[in-house]
Amino acid sequence: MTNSHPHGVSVAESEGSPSESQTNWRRYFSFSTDHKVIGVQYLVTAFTFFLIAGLLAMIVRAELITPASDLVDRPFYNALFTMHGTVMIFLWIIPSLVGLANYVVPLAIGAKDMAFPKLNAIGFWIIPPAGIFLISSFFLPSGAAQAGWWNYPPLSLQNPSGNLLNGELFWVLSIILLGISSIMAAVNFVATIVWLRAPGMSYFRLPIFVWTVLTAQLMQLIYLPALTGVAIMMLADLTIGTHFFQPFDQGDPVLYQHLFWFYSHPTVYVWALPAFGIFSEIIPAFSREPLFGYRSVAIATISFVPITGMVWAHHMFASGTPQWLRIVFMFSTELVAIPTGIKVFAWTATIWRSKLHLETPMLFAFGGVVMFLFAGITGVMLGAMPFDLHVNNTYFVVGHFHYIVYNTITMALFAAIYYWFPKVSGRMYSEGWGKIHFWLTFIGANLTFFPMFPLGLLGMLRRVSSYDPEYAGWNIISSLGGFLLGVSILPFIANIVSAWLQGAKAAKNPWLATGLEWTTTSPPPVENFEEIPIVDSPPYDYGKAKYSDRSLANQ
Ligand code: HEM
Ligand SMILES: [Cu+2]
Repeated sequence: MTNSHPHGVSVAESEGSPSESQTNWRRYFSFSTDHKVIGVQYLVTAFTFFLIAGLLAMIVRAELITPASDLVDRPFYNALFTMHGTVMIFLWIIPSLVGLANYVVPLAIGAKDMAFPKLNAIGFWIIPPAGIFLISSFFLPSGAAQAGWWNYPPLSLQNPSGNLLNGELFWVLSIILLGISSIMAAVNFVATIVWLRAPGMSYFRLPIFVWTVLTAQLMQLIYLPALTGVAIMMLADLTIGTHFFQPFDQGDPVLYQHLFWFYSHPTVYVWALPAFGIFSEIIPAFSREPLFGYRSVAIATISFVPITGMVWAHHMFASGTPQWLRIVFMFSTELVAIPTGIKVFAWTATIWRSKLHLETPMLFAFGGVVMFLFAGITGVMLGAMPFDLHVNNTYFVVGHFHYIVYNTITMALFAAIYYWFPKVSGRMYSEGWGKIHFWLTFIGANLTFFPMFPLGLLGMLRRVSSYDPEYAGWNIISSLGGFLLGVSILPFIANIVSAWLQGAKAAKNPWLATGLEWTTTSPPPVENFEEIPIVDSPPYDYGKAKYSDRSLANQ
């Protein structure tokens, strides 16, 4: 039975030593310095926070299914969307991508581990307590933070309860802690990719996923101090009576916006680039073609490091920014379309006239790219300042960024989890359930987030719990879609858990993919490779017999 799976191998072929087959669960709860264990720790932790933040979104959507504010009281509604956004960003998107990169990058460059294994473990172990601390703020007498994930002053500096222990304080402290963890990860990734590449693995032989991680983590090093710095200033305003951002005491709330967005625009590329990297691995593997224009894609990727630092004030078109500056930022923003366009073109050209294999990872990658087109086009629209002034603070913006964060990045994460799952666990998941998961997600995501575009154009404001009855129709569709999206996660969990416990054994290279991680056993040994590999060919070398003959999957 187990060997009937198209990508599996018979049990007899792959059964290792008894100690190997008894997965040691306890190491996942220990202070392990193995990047593979840490990668899984990150992914499982982040996914748990994803479920919590998703639950908060379900309550938000339940409130919005009717025009009246009739389910939760307004302060609690504010806390719900603030914590939903904050947890999704800082405890789902960022740590899940760090976890994936932790697992994949050392294998993909032929290294034994990350450059600083202890630092890696410390960076991870900051996250669970920081996340629990943040979420525990719901139980404070004055409740969790309510000022949105931007936490703009002067709103965030108001403290009606008068308690020193309030939601804003918890918010700021956890952002500082999570920032420290992110910096530890960034130093480690850059050092690993620069120093630990296997012999022959030159920069232009790196898989695009590794390029995107390098770029994203360089951005963290350069831009993240602005956020941690602004959070420390905010902490001082909240606790020791400074007035950096207090407008009534000569503070400057707009300074907060500049510092916040100087990091928080680049951060969207810290999330999006690894997602593009995932597409760039999976699309060639499942169309069995080399990635079109590899070098241009690599250069387009690294070009985001400077470009992304020149566009932050497009979030401040409506913040009293001088006219000439708004025009400068409008043009710099639209520049982003060039490297992004190169990538979309490369994926399209790779798929063009190739024979597609539509297994679950490819479905998610394909669906993610299609929905990214909506995200990208609405992004270019928002970059046009006159248009942005029109839809600023409406659901159009919410629709745009959810097409990025859910329909592109979360889809890419699912694609990646299915793609690398056989490597991580040594088991195959069920394709049937994977496809059900895909279709529920694809349909649910579009039903949830597409209605937000017309709603925004009609003028429905974001961050409100009640609205004019003329908006009711689209909101009902969006809420029902949201509940479907909630349900869509169940087949995923069931599939992954049951595959890990009792799935068919996976071959070394079940997808016949290029990439060093597929040359070692599934799961890999403690030090990743029996012998450090020597690289003598370009990445994405599809078209050679060894990547097309199924019987070679285990060699
Ligand atoms: C489970 C699917 C999801 C649903 C149904 C959903 C729904 C919503 C809704 C209704 C809002 C309130 C919009 C407003 O009032 O401005 C919101 C805000 C937000 N969501 Fe989601 N969302 C989902 C997933 C995600 C994901 C994966 C992310 C990843 C980063 C995310 C990030 C955000 C952010 C940053 C905000 C803004 C919060 C704020 O206004 O400060 N969401 N979401
Ligand atoms: Cu931006």
